[in-house]
Amino acid sequence: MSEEKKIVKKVVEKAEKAADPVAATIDPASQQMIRRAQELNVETCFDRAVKMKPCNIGSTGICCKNCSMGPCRLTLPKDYDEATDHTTRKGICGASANTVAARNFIRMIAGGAAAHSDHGRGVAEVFLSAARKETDAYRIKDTRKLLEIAPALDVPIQVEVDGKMVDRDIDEIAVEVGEKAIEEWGKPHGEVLYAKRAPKARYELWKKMGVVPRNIDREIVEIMHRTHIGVDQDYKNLMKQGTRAAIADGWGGSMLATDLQDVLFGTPYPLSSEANLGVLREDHVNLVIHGHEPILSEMIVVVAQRPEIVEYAKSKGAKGIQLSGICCTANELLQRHGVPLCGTFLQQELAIITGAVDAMVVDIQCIMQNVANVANCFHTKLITTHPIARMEQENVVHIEFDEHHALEDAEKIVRLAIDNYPNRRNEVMIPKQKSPIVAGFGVESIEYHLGGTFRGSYYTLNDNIINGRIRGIGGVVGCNNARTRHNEGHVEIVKELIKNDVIVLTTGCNAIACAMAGLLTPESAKVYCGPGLAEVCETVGIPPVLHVGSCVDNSRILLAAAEVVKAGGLGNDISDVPVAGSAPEWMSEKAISIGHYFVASGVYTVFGVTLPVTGAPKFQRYLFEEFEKLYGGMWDLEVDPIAHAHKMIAHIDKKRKALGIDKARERVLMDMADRQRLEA
Ligand code: BF8
Repeated sequence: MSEEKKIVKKVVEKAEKAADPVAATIDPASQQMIRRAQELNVETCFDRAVKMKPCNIGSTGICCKNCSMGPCRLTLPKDYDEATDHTTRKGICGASANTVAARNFIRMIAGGAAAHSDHGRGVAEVFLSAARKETDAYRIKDTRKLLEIAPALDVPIQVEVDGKMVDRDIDEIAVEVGEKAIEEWGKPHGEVLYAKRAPKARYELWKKMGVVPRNIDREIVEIMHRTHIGVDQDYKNLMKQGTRAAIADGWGGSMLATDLQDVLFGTPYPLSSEANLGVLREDHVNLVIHGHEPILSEMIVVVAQRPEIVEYAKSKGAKGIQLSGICCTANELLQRHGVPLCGTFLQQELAIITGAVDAMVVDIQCIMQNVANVANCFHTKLITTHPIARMEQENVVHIEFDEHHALEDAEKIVRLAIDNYPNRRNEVMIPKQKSPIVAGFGVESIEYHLGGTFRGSYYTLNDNIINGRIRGIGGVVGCNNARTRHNEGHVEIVKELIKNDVIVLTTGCNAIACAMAGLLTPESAKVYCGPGLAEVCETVGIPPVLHVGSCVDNSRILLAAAEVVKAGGLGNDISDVPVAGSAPEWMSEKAISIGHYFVASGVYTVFGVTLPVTGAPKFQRYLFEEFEKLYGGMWDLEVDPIAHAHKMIAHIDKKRKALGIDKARERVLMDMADRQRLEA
């Protein structure tokens, strides 16, 4: 065969490569839809992941493209020697592999922190307009939470009148909270106020290290400056800024987003629902909500329930309207309204392939551009709604959403979905899989379920950690990644943790994966948990995996950890608590920002799949080892799910030992025979 023919053959083979559904995902519903897509000749991200391999240099963090002399690829030599690393590998400007990897890493933090925080800013703007009563669609719903967060933003909730403290007008407080919150993004003096919600010891450590954020935007901008060619060329100093920006995300932009959403739309409390593609209904108008901000989708929930809208759907031949969600908008609506989860990040194309989605409405973040191409193969209307997130494909409808005419926009969208119901052209094929779930947990509901009878605190949770029934806490979060088998890491790691008595707090796509695997029900405790955790869950009636929301709601995990410290008995700082973090299938910059604010808050945090630091071993060692000495928390990477879980458990045990509570657990978990032997 001639050389040319060989090349052509290779190209053809490559083009014909398609994903093996079973290798691509553990979820039978997704396997069925990948097969269906291949039958219909519709390409999905699973096929593209097979066709396109990742660049080995970029994925290990050592490609610098911050100026036009490059990209400089600082490949790791086979005979790598850490001692001479900076002299043997250099970019054209002389940047070392450590500098390049650190720059790339903190630019990822900047991207993630910007995404979360800009989401938070959007919420703060709507919040202020609701507080000022400039919109009819939004109202302050949860005044209890408003009064709780006001002092943290330096807004007094009482004033002195004639020598007596009296309550301030609630509307006045709301306006001031909105104004103060918005200032957090760009105030010229002071520091991010919520940093003081961390345990005192943590805040003082941040002060000492010089990483308390000044304002949210400034820390992100400074990363872009420092990583410009010829500015900061010390990986430790670069990471100091990365740390400050990550704290500005977790304890700033994300936490404000969560709090203000709770005040506007209600703090979540446990409720039941369902998860997976099987929530779509053939005889209903299916409207799928996808993205991250609940601002618009909250209005869609209101409109879709109006009797005249339901009647309109019936007039088109449907039995009703089925709302469901993908990604974190889904988590937001689930938490507050019980709207079912249609799927994770990697299932967005698959939902459309059912042929049953009459409209998919998207806002911001984690929306694959290919959903427009998939929608084009079906009758599905794809609607973008945000001025900063549009798509170039012509079949995409843009209905720009504005809080001043929110209900009108929402109605337009719901009617568009209804009008499209009669246009279904492909045979509808909805997988039957869906799992029952209990979701809607948060700092407040954990306190309610696991608090003391007489003391409204985390007393009972702490007590059960101290006595060893609960070994520790795992915060398992983050994305799906088409480079690894969909949901396998998520589910295996969480199962291994609860089997070993580690209670799990989950958010984002991990929460959806756990939901699909049936881990979000109180009944799952009996099936999957170790004896200690099972006993606690069965007594209190909670699932062993607590869904605490979307990715911005990782701030709830930080605050829950702070509450554990406050309740006493488990040290003075988050780094003392038997807790570990994990993102088994991460892929987004937001995940890196989350990972780093977990680490900066004192949490040992393990990522799966890959981490863009492995090409710079010295920098990697700084994050994986030296960071623990500085912040009490550090990064790790473990691809194997069981080993991943056991690294977390080993860290939890290390913390138990340091607290002197390691023996208690052994006593609690002794079975009857052991006890009798002891008594004899
Ligand atoms: O913010 S977990 S894939 S959906 S980035 Fe995206 Fe990752 Fe899912 Fe929510 Ni978070």
